[in-house]
Amino acid sequence: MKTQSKLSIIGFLQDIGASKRGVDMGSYAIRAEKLVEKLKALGYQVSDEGNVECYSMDEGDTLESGNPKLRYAAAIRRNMLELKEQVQAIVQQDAMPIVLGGDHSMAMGSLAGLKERYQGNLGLLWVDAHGDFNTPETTPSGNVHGMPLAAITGRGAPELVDIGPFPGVREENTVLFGIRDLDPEESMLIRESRVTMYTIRDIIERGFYTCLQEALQVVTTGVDQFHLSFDMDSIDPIFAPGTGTPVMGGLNDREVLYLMERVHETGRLVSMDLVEVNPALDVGNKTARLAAELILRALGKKTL
Ligand code: B3U
Ligand code: MN
Ligand code: MN
Repeated sequence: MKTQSKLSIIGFLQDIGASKRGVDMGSYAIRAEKLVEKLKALGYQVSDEGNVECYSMDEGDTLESGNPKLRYAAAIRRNMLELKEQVQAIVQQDAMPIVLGGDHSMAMGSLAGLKERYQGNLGLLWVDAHGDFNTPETTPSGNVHGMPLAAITGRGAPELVDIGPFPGVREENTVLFGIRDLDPEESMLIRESRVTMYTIRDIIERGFYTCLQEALQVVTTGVDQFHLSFDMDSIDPIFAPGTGTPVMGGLNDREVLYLMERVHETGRLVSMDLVEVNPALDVGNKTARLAAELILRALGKKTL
């Protein structure tokens, strides 16, 4: 499958998965970097589909689930089902969805929307500081943005797992990359799974290039295409300060830009999330600017 010529941009205005204001505005800050115009200049047919209106923290405590280990679950589920429908419609038209977050729980909506089209034939590259593999039993925060990859691989709260359900993604073609902050039981769950993980420690010991080569191999072997779920907190806070749960010791700007160029060169990318840009925490839109540039590189922007 060649990279599509049609792109559809969606803003996902959700903050309740992170329980922190600001991340709901991430898509505006990325669009402000002239993303649509620049994608058109690369030769794509681009349609900005606007935003998925989400239940957000503005609506206050009425949205709380009452379960401190699964905060805002019902509202998040409704937001996801909205996103799922939009993504489904986009892929039916042979376009590539690019969903701008928004907190990372939105990946559940994206992947649910891809399921029908790419059933059982989809890899998943998840770039993050965190594993996002918590369940209500293992979470320290109750925040659902720490749980989406667990739900996507069939683990955890039924109300999240049911959003898919997600057999569209193959666990053996799923990669976590850039990881440096896992909760103890979350770490055990990942290691018991068939997900392949490249931690920052692996990247230091075995080299960024080698780990990336392997990661791209894993997400493309035996499947025709893959989805990229890119969390800006994978990047070191020096380069991406505008994010809600920054973790020191991350990937640098050169590495992630190169990663995106290599993603494009696979020719197998069919869908993308760019999440956890929080303009309220950013410095001069630096994080959003990098996010926009990352998307452009993943879509083939050349600098040489
Ligand atoms: N693992 C922690 C922290 C966290 C996960 N994802 C983000 N933060 N962005 C948790 O709350 O699950
Ligand atoms: Mn994440
Ligand atoms: Mn993260």
